[in-house]
Amino acid sequence: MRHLLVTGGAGFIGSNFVRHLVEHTDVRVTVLDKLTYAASRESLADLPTDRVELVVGDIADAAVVDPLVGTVDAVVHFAAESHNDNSLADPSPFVQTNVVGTFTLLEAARRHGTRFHHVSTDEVYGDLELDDPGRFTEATPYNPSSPYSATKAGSDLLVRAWARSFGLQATISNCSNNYGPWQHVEKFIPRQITNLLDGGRVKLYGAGANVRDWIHADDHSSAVWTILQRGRIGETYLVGADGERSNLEVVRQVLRLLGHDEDDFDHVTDRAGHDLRYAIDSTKLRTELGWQPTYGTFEDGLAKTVEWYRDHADWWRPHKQAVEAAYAARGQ
Ligand code: NAD
Ligand code: TDX
Repeated sequence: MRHLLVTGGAGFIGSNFVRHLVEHTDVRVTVLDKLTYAASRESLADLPTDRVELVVGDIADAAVVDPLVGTVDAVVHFAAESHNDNSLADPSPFVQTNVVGTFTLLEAARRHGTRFHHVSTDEVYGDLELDDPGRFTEATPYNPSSPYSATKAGSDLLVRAWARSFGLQATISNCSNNYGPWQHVEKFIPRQITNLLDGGRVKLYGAGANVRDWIHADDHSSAVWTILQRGRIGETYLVGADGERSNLEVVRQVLRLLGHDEDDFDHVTDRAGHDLRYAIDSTKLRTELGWQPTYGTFEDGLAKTVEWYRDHADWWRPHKQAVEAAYAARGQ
């Protein structure tokens, strides 16, 4: 593979993946990104222009998508509306981008016979009970809870159908919660870090018993590249790094890292339909393809992430006020 089309490559994880390609491969990258509120050109700014080109456009626009898909060896599809809370406020862009956008890309890949990797989430499986010892596997039935996860589930099923009905050379990965640099301040971990850096308070939904399975974005990127190279066509791989933590544990750690009392936070209105627990069994990816996470512990990664946000206030501060105003209007 010499030339990849990376959709959503100006977002949090997509830009991490593009950086991973620049640092670890000789692949040339065309990024297709609409530059929504969630994107940032800065995340790609220091990458070599002879390796990475940005095309600003919509994945749901066939006139833009078709010629681009025709010129590359593979499509790696990250672009999405990605925030659950936004999907509760207005599901419409989620259906348009996540479902219609994915359909548009699949049709182009079908026409050109292009290899396709679809990046998805563990949220398509719904949630686990807090006391359930089990974890999600590739065989877990789909049971999404939110408009976001329902549209991601719909996109996964379209990919599966195009693989089976049209022989599309496709793979899918479903990953757990990512953290790391360049994550938008609307998301849980950056929101709490930047609240404290701005002199505000940490905001925990409900009691904070909900569990997420954290993985650093660097490990997600290496997993996607592994699947692209060695994954079996038609297969789904779950990506996770055994990083289960309750939200309460995470906020206490963020508070400690920033020198605050670990009980100095606010309980705010819970998310409607809030999934209880996500947990990934990534045995298939590890045993079949030999992938493993290498980033290190969540605790070390969180400390480095706090430092990154401390050093990049110029990047996140312009977005902070509007995000917090929207949360405040919902009592969160
Ligand atoms: P993000 O919101 O940070 O970035 C999404 C990117 O897609 C942005 O750059 C945005 O401009 C672009 N985009 C949105 N709509 C577009 C459109 N119509 N056309 C072109 N570009 C468009 O999201 P993220 O957190 O980096 O997530 C990337 C992918 O990974 C998503 O598919 C998401 O479902 C999946 N995922 C995310 C996580 C997580 O924890 N963040 C976990 C598992 C899977
Ligand atoms: O202020 C907050 N307080 C809080 O307690 C926010 C923003 C969130 N939360 C809770 C809700 C979740 O239980 O923290 C947890 C994580 O919240 P998000 O960062 O919104 O992530 P989540 O809803 O778990 O979804 C994320 O992981 C899976 C990504 O946003 C998705 O794109 C991905 O598919």
